[in-house]
Amino acid sequence: RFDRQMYHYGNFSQNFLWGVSSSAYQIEGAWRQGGKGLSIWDKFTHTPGNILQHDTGDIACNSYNKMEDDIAALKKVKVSHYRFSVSWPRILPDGTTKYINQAGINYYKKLLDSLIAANIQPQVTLYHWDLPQALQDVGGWENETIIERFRDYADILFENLGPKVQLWITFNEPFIIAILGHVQGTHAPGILLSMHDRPDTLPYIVSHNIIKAHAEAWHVYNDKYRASQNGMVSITVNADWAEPRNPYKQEDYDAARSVFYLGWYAHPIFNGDYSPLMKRSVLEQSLAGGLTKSRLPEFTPEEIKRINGTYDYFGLNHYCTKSWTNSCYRGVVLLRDRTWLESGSHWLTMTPFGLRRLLKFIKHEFGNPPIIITENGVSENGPVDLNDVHRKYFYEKYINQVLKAYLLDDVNVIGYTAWSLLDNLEWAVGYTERFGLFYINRSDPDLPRTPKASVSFYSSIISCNGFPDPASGPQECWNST
Ligand code: GBH
Repeated sequence: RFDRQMYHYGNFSQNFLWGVSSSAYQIEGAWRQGGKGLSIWDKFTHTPGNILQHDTGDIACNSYNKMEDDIAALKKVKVSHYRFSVSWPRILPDGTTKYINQAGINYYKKLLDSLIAANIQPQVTLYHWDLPQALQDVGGWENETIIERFRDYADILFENLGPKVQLWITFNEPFIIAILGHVQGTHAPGILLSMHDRPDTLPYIVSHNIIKAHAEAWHVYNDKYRASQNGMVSITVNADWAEPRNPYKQEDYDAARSVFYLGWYAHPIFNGDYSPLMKRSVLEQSLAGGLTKSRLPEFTPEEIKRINGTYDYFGLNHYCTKSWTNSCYRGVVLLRDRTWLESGSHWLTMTPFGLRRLLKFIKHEFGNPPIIITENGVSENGPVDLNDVHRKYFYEKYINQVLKAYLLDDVNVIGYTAWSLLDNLEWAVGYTERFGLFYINRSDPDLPRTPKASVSFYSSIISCNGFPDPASGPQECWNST
């Protein structure tokens, strides 16, 4: 067998899932339309000082009222799958089943029907950060009654939408919820831990409840719906790849391996319980901070059993690599290598090599699960340039690393989802950073979706199910048979 390490071409598995992704608060708008309740993001964006340029999701891309335009855009990309999220307060305005908003259910049913009519399969996220404000008012993710609330919400979605959905994601990026929402305060609900008289166990409690809520939703599906609906349910975690600054230095190597935020959620779900590494390092930090016990809560043996195995695939959001070192002056820190290309977001450098390493790591760490990349993409900011060469470069190189992981490392990657369909509300930085395959001119009240050059580029990778054959010219696909 010849060495394909160097080469660019090859094909993904048959039935490989090709998608693009979005989320409700970032695109829907219609924040007070159709009986929707308020979410923590409505409140957060309306609080001065939280979002760059005072942007909000009040209108966003107006996807709630522009469904046909979104479907047309998806058709242009020729994806097999569209990932979107359901707005919890659109279904349950106060978060509970006391009142079910039929208009909300109808909206998502119509979206599902339109997608299926266009031969695009849905991939539905239950929670992409827009908690009903009414639930935040009683403690949000800190209050463990939220586990039942989430289970009931999931039950309603499975019952009403499940016949049209084969792929579900319970939570998007629990790490971001815990840290940006409940420690740094840069995301809703905006808790800046150091400024609150809240216990510094908060992110651990929030995460503990999210993990349990995920498991309960998976069990509802497994017990009540799997037999008739036959879909897959899992969670999506975000992970950078942690590269040792100097791989020949044991301290740097250890520093990179000490990064546990992927395992924080994946270890209990895929392997059972928090990892020994995580238990040890949170305990050490807690004792060093003058506490007598670890900040990390414990699962009971029954809970460990109930959570372990609550997945049907591994959902991964990945953007970039960070380089880690352990200096005796500053301890474990992360750095950015100055040679890595930058993007429209300060935290995102173009580091395709890390994705292959991360996929290989997941394969070995979590028992070789089927992996769906549920987000991967790049931004620009500043002046509009529809010839987005940086995005074509990004997708080409990152997807090629996925191909290498599949062909050369035997990683079981079954899907790839680009972030994002449209330029949308990029959370705390508003509309300044644009991740879309489609540009939206926000000063045009129609909010037209204009394809960037990367649309046809990504689309050609999709139709080849891999890369064009360089020997035959750009139009011809590589064909391994
Ligand atoms: C994903 O988050 C989200 O799922 C998606 O909604 C989002 O639009 C997309 O990626 C792009 O960001 O300025 O240093 O505080 C990825 C996690 C959360 C990473 C916000 C960057 C800001 C870092 N992102 N974070 S910082």
